[in-house]
Amino acid sequence: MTQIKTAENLFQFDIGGISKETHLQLYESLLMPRRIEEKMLILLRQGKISKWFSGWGQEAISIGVVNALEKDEFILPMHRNLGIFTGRDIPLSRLFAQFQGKKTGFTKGRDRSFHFGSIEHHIVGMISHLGPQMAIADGIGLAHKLSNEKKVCLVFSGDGASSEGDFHEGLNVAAVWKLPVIFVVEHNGYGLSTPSEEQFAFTNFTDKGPGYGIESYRIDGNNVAEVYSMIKKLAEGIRENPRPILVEAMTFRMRGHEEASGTKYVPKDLMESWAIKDPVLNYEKFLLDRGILSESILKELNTKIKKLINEGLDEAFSESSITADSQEELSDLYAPFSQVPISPNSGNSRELRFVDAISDALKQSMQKFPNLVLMGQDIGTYGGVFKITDGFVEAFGKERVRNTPLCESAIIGAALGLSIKGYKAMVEMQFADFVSVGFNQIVNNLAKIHYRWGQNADVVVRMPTGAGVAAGPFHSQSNEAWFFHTPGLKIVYPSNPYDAKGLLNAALEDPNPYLYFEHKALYRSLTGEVPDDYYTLPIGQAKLVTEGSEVSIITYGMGVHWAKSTAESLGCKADILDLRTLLPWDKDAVEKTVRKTGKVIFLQEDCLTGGIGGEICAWIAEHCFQYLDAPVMREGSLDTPVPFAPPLEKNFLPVERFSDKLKNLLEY
Ligand SMILES: Cc1ncc(C[n+]2csc(CCOP(=O)(O)OP(=O)(O)O)c2C)c(N)n1
Repeated sequence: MTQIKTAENLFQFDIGGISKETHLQLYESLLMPRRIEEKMLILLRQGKISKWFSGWGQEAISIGVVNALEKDEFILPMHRNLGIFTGRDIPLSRLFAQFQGKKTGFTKGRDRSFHFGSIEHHIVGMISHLGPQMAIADGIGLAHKLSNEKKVCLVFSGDGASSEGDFHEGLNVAAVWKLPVIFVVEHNGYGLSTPSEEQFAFTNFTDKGPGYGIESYRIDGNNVAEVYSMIKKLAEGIRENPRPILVEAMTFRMRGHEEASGTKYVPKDLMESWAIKDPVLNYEKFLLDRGILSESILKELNTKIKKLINEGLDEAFSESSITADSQEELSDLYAPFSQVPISPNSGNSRELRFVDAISDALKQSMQKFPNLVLMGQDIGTYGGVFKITDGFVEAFGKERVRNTPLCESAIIGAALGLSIKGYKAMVEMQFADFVSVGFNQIVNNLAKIHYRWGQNADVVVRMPTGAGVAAGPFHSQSNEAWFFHTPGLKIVYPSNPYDAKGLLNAALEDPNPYLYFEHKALYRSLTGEVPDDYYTLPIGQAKLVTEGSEVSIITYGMGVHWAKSTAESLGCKADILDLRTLLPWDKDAVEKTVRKTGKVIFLQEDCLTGGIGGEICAWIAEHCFQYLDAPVMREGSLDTPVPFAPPLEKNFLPVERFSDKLKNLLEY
């Protein structure tokens, strides 16, 4: 152990209401992460572990927090919160196996260090992006509030991560919805090498909280007794009167950002001034002075902890390194779910517009799943900009049909938080284009969480998409390909009212994350027979829309309508295959039609480069080459943003070029 001076009289550990037993328990709890870290630093030097994020000097925050909350209250820690994991009694052998990338770790070797959660321990671990944790905590808090559970959820942030938009969005949503969440900012002076004054222009987070309408407190993060009693008191208050609270815990990062990066940029006197405030040594001294701790107890505790650490390490080291199994890797991508498509009960149906079929599905899914919550901008009383949720507030109440502030990232993150608590969530993007500001939550949280640590994301993001409505570059994009490339998501894209209802119901039923694309130009221009009853359609199954022997046109969404009209006007006999699901897409149906016609063209509304068609055509070239009588062709929109003026937009879209290309293919 490093010998350093301690800071006599710096701390008020003698806080009323903490019994001797609690003091002892806090101390033992505090000792564990320090001793583990000492050991990890040795292992790092020996090359036995690859990376270490130090929490040295900040342990009192995690330990105060973890002991103050009930065991079944969720905590969302960051990379310096080892004490949260040890404080929740996570078996050390599993924790070390996690650090070593072993199979019995929490992520089966798929993610590193503290990047994991454990529902059993009510811990939701971070992704590297830091800020997205805040919104997940909001979602958990929302679930607590909706089910009146009288529980607190607590999330950490560093002072550096507070510059992220997610920090702002997370606090704002919590404030507006009065969510029972404690936000603890560990104000440790640096974000990697950047000091706080280069990170933000305010001094303390207690100045920032009130701007959001959030009660804020500053505490000494190196004083475990203060952290413990403050968090305990705040949690008790929140359980009775749900509301967010911001706690700024003042502390200092005593080691490098991670071990390899060092601390050269930290002034020596600053380091020394904090060294004497060491949270473990000072508390130890206090307890010894008060006779709560004796040298013999100290020895006993250290022996016990050392033994636990060594046993845990022995077990983790004795486990052989992981062997890859592609089948297992792929099958863990999604939460297990075998869909059994549901047929409508009666034969009753009626003619519905595309937009009404979507609304009908949402309504019936809301009736079928009392745990389904809808969130989106203006979807409450106003009914959404496309009126899809018109009347829903009256039918299902404001709690389940939630108007949200203008913050896509926080709402998608909150949807994941709801899912962690067993809810289902649907998030309506006002326009698919705006998903760009919620992108990270989708591709890094929703998509990866099941693969990483087995937590499902029961979330459907609805995406009003597509051009042809003279709405310009930011209300017209086809952005399904952004997500097509992301393992872990499912993507559906119906082309008609019947499919729209059946596929939306199916997506909402499945506990995995979905992007559901709905073409705005079809909303009110297309009608079709739609069963009255609830039904679902098979995910991953394409549909042959027209049958013909001359050529296969593979497409989806608006492309289906363009393909039909073009084939008709050219008088060609085409197999038109509507993919309906883009992820996973129907390889069997694609192969079948290619084998039948020997000539294939892919049509997409999206720009040509990097679109869905590129992947599917490559697959056809590789797997169906022997059935082909002509090159595999593609048509899509111009590789430009979507222009506003109708003549430009018409030129941008692929319809006319498609007709020419189809003629070429037929004549080949
Ligand atoms: C979005 C994003 N940008 C940059 C990084 C790289 N990074 C990781 S931790 C870190 C500093 C974080 O500082 P702070 O939030 O104060 O936490 P601390 O490390 O001080 O505990 C940075 C820049 C990242 N992980 N994610």
